[in-house]
Amino acid sequence: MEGILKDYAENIGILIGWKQPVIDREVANLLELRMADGKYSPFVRWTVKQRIDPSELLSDTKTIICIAVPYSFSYFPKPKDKPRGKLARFSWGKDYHQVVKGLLECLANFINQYHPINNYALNVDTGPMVDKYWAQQSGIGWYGKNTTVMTEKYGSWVALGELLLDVDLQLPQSQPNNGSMCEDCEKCIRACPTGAIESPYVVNPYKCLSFLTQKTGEFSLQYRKSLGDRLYGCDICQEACPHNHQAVFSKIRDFSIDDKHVGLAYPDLEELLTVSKKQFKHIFGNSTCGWRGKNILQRNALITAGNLGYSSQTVYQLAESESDMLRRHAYWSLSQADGLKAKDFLLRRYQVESVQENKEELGWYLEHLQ
Ligand code: B12
Ligand code: SF4
Ligand code: SF4
Repeated sequence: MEGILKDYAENIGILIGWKQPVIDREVANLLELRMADGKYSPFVRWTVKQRIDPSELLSDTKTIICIAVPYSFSYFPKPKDKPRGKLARFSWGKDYHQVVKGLLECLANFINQYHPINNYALNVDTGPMVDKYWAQQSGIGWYGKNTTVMTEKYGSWVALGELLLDVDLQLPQSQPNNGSMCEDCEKCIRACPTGAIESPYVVNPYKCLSFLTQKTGEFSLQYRKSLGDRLYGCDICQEACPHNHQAVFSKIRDFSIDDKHVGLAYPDLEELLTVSKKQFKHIFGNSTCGWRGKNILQRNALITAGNLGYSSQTVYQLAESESDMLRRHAYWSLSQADGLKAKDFLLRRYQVESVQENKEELGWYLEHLQ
């Protein structure tokens, strides 16, 4: 079965590994430590028990098959034709959750031809399992100091998922990749613009641009400038990593993107700021960044526009929007992009702004306009 699984993975262009189910107290301790230190992502709602015990997802789990799915299909630089933002590579092409789940389903069907399966379960990202732990334990990759799992072939440009089976496939013992290839390198730590990698192997989500672009509500004022031209996710600590510089591209066509669809990697800011809910769903509904919805992407686009020094009638209109959140970020955007040119308009807004926090923030910008 080992050779069959490896050939199957090789043919479809993914990495595969496996591991007998275990409950690892060290991982539980680590999760608890992150929670106690206030460095645990509020996106994850599962209990520690649900996260570390595979039988919580599939009782009687006998085998866990792990896959790493490369998503970096090709790379091309941002065109300079118009003001554009940037999506992180995991949101280019089709939503990786759908792709990885589809591949795990196919894998289950494939295994079923050799070993009848009674029950199985899948885990990708939003499920309870600690994906990186299983990938590392199954020998797929090792931990980088930026906390991503690095693979020899595809670098860290891989999405992870697990297939839990209630049959024992009698696979040989997995060889966990305990070593780290980082040695004395700290390039990712130095490259992170917000200091979110507080020490090797520790990312503070509340400082991480990836988290900040995905959370709802206000985008912390402190980190708006660090966002640069990013709209969703952040790749800086992966781009800085030497192991990613020779990474092989994915051959999974779902992640393909070409010059004709450049807006799906580098969205046109004006278009994103004016898009309707329906159009947004049409353009981004199938992509990883689509789930957060139009307003959050527009909030990020306002910050990006401010950082790029881009303003337009649309940004002024958004400063009068019904959404408290969009108004607030549009004020910031205009104060950055137009400075004193926006003063009269912002003063008028100050007179009518009804939300106290927005008003206070706007008052502060007005005092510091340049
Ligand atoms: C919450 C979360 C986030 C949070 C917190 C990130 C984090 N570092 O934990 C935020 C929103 C910031 C985030 C960002 C990103 N994420 Co995320 N995220 C998750 C999620 C849902 C849970 C992660 C988790 O449990 N963290 C808890 C703690 C325990 O993890 P940790 O502190 O990193 O510790 C691990 C290792 O660092 C290591 N470790 C800890 N201490 C030490 C010490 C030593 C000495 C060593 C050797 C190792 C080591 O062991 C731990 C166990 O895995 C997983 C999906 C899942 N279900 O697991 C995806 C996941 C980790 N994310 C993923 C991705 C792609 C990203 C981004 C690259 C997206 C982007 N481009 O914007 C960024 C990367 C940012 C970064 N540098 O981590 C992928 C990672 C793929 C990979 N190759 O590793 C995952 C696995 C999703 C998936 N199924 O593919 N993410
Ligand atoms: S994803 Fe960006 S902000 Fe987050 S740790 Fe990496 S470089 Fe820092
Ligand atoms: S940049 Fe250097 S320290 Fe960071 S993950 Fe890559 S090899 Fe490790």
